[in-house]
Parts: sequence; C-alpha cells; structure tokens
Amino acid sequence: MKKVVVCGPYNAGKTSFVRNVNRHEFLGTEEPELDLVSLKEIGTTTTVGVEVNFLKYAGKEVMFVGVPGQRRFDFIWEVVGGRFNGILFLIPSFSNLREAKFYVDLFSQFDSYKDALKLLVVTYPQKMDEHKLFVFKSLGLPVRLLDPTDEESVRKLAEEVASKI
Ligand SMILES: Nc1nc2c(ncn2[C@@H]2O[C@H](COP(=O)(O)OP(=O)(O)OP(=O)(O)O)[C@@H](O)[C@H]2O)c(=O)[nH]1
Ligand SMILES: [Mg+2]
Repeated sequence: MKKVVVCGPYNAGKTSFVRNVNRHEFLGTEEPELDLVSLKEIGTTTTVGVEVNFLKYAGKEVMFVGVPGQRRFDFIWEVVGGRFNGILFLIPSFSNLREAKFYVDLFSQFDSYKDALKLLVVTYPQKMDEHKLFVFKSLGLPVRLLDPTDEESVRKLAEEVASKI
C-alpha cells in the first residue's frame, strides 16, 4: 500500500480533496467549529484528526492521508509524516509564500521526502494570477491549479499521483 500525505493550511481544501478521491470510502474527522468567545457553533467544520481515503488504480492501492490544518494539531503531522510515497501541499491561491514554505520545510525533514512524489496544489484557482504563480514556483515544486470541491479534477489528479508512485 502506497501512502500520500495531503497537508496544508487551515481551509485549504484538504478534506474536500481527500473526500473526492473516492466518495465511497472516505473516513473523515470533521467537527463543527465554535466561536471561541460565545462557544456557539458557527456553521462550518474543521478537521480534528487524520482522514483517509483509498484508491485502487494502475494495479496499485493508494492511501491518501489528510492531516488537520490548524497548528494546534501539529503533533499529528509528526505521526503521519513517518513514511510516505507522495505528498501534496494544498495551498490556497490567496495564501503567501511563507505559509507554503512552512509546510514544505516541515515535511522535507522526513526521510521519505527525498524520493516522494511532490506537488504544490494551489486551490481556489479562480483567484490565481500570473504573479502568484511565479511566486509559488520559486519553491521548486511542480505546481497544479485545482478546485478540491470538483470531484472529477480531484479524481484525475489522484489517478495521476497513483500512476507515478
Ligand atoms: N470555491 C472554492 N471553495 C473551496 C476551494 N477549496 C476549498 N473550498 C471550500 O473551503 C471550505 C473548507 O474546505 P475544507 O476541505 O474543509 O478545508 P480543509 O483544508 O480540510 O480545512 P481544515 O481541516 O479546517 O484545515 C469548504 O467550504 C470548501 O468547499 C476552492 O478551490 N474553491
Ligand atoms: Mg479538513
């Protein structure tokens, strides 16, 4: 079984991505978000654990592992980071280089990183512009633009990843 880590900042679309890899097999860990002052639910959800999905493609079985984006869950990143064959950095187009670099620096410390398939997946593609693309390309990773809520494009990218690892 091959493993692909899906990481990135809060609200980047990681859960949407992992869910759309294979809608029948998704195991999620989302919880309602609270307003920290009133402690009332604000109608959105956030990931509080590891979420997984499985894809069989090109004779391979691939597990996609989404990790929570909020930094208070960073201990999970360490546990999941142990061994992986691929890593997808999901970065919203309105995010900045520093944010993207934080995740690249963090996961590049693991031994698996060197030989892993690496992709910078820029989400919210409709808000992307040429300058931002240039900035993100400076990280030296292949860049893809993708809306993780679009099932078909997620599936296509997941199959491409599966065929390359
Ligand atoms: N229009 C649009 N909406 C998006 C895109 N990516 C994510 N979203 C929306 O952003 C919200 C958050 O997406 P999630 O998939 O929960 O993000 P996440 O990275 O798992 O967030 P955390 O687990 O809280 O870190 C959802 O309402 C998504 O539908 C995108 O590319 N375009
Ligand atoms: Mg999530």
